[in-house]
Amino acid sequence: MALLLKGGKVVTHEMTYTADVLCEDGKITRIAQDLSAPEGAEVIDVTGKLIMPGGIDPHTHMQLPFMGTVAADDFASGTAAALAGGTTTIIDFVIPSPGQPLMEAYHQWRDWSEKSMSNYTFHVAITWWDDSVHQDMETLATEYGINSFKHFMAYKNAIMATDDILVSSFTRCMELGAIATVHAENGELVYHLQQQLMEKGITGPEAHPLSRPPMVEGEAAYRAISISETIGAPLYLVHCSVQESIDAIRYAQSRGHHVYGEVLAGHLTVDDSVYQDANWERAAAHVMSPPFREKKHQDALWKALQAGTLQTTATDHCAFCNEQKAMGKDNFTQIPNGTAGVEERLAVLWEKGVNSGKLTANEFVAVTSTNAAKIFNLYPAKGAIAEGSDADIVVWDPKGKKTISASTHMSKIENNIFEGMEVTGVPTLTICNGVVAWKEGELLAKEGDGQYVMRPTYAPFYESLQRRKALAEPKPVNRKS
Ligand code: DUC
Ligand code: ZN
Ligand code: ZN
Ligand code: ZN
Repeated sequence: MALLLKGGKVVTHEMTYTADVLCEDGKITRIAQDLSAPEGAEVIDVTGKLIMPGGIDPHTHMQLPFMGTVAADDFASGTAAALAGGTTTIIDFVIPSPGQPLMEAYHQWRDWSEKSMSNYTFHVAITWWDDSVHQDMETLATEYGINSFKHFMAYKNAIMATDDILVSSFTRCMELGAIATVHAENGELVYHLQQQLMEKGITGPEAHPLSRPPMVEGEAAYRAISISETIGAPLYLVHCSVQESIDAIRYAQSRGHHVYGEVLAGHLTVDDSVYQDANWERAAAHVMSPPFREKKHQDALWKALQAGTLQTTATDHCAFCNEQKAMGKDNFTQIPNGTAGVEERLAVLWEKGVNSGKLTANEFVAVTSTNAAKIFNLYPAKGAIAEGSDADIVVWDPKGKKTISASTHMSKIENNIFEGMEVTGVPTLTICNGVVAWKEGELLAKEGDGQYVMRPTYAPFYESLQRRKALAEPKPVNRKS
């Protein structure tokens, strides 16, 4: 199976140049000018288009059982949406219920995800702790290619990881050479503020951001960073949405701590005025955590992405339809938290990032694909256009136009947080594992075409961190008497 892309411009995280790209048996095998097609190869003319690494969305939740319901996009519709938007790999989450054996939850998610059309892999959440969790983390890391473990600092009385769990699990991550990740929000404060707002009779979606003010996130970010730094374990903060988180990350980076930050396409472009919508359904459609923020935080997020303080962009794609959102009609704390976006992320970032001059095309590739590949040890198999890399490619038309709308998106839900946004710069062709998976509006991939991606731990990086830690080890005072 061979595919030759002719006449395009290759854009990687570090350079842009004109070349043809040959894909054979799922890999990129040749990149050069004026390549001739091997016998039987499909040749596609991509003159005027950009050839970029397929997007990696490091944060999605397909068919997540959550808040009394299950996210509406399953691994088929969710990954179809990913492909339609130029994303070829998602990193989803295995989230065991407290007390559920990790391996049982892992196999459950593997079963659900078999129908994926794009490539996929998992972070595993640590929602409780005992010796079996300590053991299963090793099994997952060594046998199943899981090199990242997630901790929800919010969602009290459900999946919240308290400080004792963070300490135990971050320590274990460091032993295994896996990266700890956190959803940073102070779950006790959220719970307290939710009760207060309900008692005051503020029960609609407008209460949602009030129950999760910036300090709730900033405190948790600073705490997670402090715990991880004390242990010496690297940390990745998902969906950073406020100045306070950025400040905590930048300060830690300046001390030499390995801290990474992710920002969502939604938090970069949608502000908190959505919760004032007179239409309950439209306001509820935007209930996700952390909530959308005041514009000043958006500016800070863009600058942090430009500066490299934040390295990745994601969506937290967790889609709920109107009927599901209505579960919280009389009580905002019962509105299932989540918004979509896996299909729109690249186009939104191109429009608001590249077209506005905030990001170069190379930086766009870095923040939509390469950086996530590096942090989660997928690079250079993924996140690269290079000979030997996987043929996961998006062919991009920088002049193509589109208006984002729920009426045309692939997701199963009736709303779209980017509704009405006009974008210039769209995918025209998504190639996954060397095969054309989506082309100009037509989905060609089938359920099960996506591959599970192993992400082994990255030993050289952790060996040097262990050395750093050993050199700083305290020693007892040698007393003679
Ligand atoms: N936030 C959401 O909005 N949905 C899923 C989980 C999360 O942390
Ligand atoms: Zn241990
Ligand atoms: Zn989260
Ligand atoms: Zn999430």
